[in-house]
Amino acid sequence: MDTTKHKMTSQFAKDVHEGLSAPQKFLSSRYFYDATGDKIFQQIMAMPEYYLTKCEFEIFNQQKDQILSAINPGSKFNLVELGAGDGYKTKILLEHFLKQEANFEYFPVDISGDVLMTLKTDLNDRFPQLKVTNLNYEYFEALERLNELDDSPKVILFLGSNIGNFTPERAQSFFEKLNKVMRPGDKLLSGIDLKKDPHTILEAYNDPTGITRSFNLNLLKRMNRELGANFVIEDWDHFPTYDPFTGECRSYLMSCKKQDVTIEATGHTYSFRDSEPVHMEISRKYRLDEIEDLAGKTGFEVSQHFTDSRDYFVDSLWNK
Ligand code: AVI
Repeated sequence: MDTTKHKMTSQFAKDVHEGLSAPQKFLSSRYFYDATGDKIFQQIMAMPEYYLTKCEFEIFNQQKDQILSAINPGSKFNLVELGAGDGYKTKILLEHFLKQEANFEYFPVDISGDVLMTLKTDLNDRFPQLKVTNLNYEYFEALERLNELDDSPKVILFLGSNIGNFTPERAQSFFEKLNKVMRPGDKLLSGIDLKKDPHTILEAYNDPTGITRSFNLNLLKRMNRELGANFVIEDWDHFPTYDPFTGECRSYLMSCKKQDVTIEATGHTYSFRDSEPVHMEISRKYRLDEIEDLAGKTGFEVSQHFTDSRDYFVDSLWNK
């Protein structure tokens, strides 16, 4: 590795340097989501192999009544969604809650201000009676600010199996931190992908059309554009795996040959062996008993599991 001293100005550059300097190289999947990555992820959610979105959609459609009964405190509540995105599935709940005249306000949380503005405009058009307040902060800061604003009980949504992208240690510390900023009586509804036939899981991350492949490769293109890297995209291959013991789907980008890549923003050149993997993402699957264990360890009490008709996915409701 070239050791030329350069100032690594952005967190992105620092994280990339850390990952590509490690003995087992890695990049963080949080950087997948630039404008192109967001679009590719929309395509992933629409793929027939990517069952996760369809399952959560089915759960909300079929069980919206039961979900409302389970979360409704009977007084005004604040519905807070962590990582709201385009609110595609949440709209089913919002529409139903409004029809049932539930007394609530909606607080979407996202670090992208653009995403939040688009969502708010869309929701104002569709549901003019719904009060929407954007919280353009990191998750925990958003919850702390909301605590200062309003005493109403909170129902926090953390959907789409986003928790699966955390290592088990990070998932545990995430729920512990969440528990600390929640008040007694607050509830958490987490969408979590379940362990199942490993072929079904692997196919969701290895579609024949190559959409997931381009999702991973897009991070190399992003580094070329934003960090002045010189990755040759054709020299990289997408390689997903699934371990049925741990429930971890992992994706790697494999170097197709021995090669060097220089990144201006880090001031370093990185060497890759032929067939050397770079770990990109973990998408962990859980069993219901593992979810219950995680809830108990992090200070929650499981109230109810809402599963789809094939038991592929759960929206698990926890009480603080
Ligand atoms: C956002 N997250 C829950 C997705 C997942 O299933 O882990 C990201 C994804 N990666 C590849 N396909 C979808």
